[in-house]
Amino acid sequence: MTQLKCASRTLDLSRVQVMGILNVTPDSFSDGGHLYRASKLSVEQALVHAAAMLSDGASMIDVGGESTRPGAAPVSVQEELDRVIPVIERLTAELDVVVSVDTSAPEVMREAAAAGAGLINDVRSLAREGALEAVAKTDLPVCLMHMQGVSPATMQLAPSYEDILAEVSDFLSRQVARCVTAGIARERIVLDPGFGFGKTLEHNLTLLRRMNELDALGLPLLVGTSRKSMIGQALGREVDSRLAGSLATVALAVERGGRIIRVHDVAATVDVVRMTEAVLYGCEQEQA
Ligand code: 7PJ
Repeated sequence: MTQLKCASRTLDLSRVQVMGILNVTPDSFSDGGHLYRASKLSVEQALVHAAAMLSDGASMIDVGGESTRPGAAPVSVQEELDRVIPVIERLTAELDVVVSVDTSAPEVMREAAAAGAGLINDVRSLAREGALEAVAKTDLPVCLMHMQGVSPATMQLAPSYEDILAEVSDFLSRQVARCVTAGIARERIVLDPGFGFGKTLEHNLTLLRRMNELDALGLPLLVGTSRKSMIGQALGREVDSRLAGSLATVALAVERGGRIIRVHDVAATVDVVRMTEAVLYGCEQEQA
């Protein structure tokens, strides 16, 4: 399975695709909120940032309006809608890119799909009431992510695993079964080990080292390590000095089967992805 049908666009997952992160929150995870310091979101600014990521080589833009930073304040559904829907409408109308929506709220999933989104990305794996049904009613693919603990607010309290790979794999395969039962075909599902979600540094490092074990699930893997605290902790770096560390994880993730790489720094990531692919597979595809 190498094609992912995302509304009006199709992604070729025989090559690794880069997903640019577009946070439309005033307190976003890792960009320090520079882009959206004003509480009122600027759709124009979002469009400019997304267009830059596209010209840097991203084929997907992940729009998120709810901060999943540990301990972040919850956002009302209305506020999330107000933040993300105008941006999704603008991006799908003006840019040749797959727009994904990073949300756990069924209302946001429905409205994002109507606004032209091409993928639903839910860090809570459709756990919220109504989310499974909302996705089933669209034709869109969905990314199911592993998180230990019920929510980002509490996930980092005491992460613990006997065998993290086995547990992440079991969790994801149960989520796939649940989706298939609800009418979401396997061809629509992307999986994500959930770096930083209910995991210590050692857990995150092990998860990346052994990520190829998730190949057995037989579905494309999305990987998000960009600027995360696992890099901060391993290197002793603040969030604005984590690019090189993030890129090291990208090369390893591509080598271990990652098909979609979710990042803030698109240009540098695209080079690392293409170089890693060239080493792994040769460069015929570059000359095509
Ligand atoms: C992830 C995400 C991730 C997926 C965030 C951040 C935190 N969605 N949304 N995977 N992380 N699928 O970007 O640092 O790892 S928000």
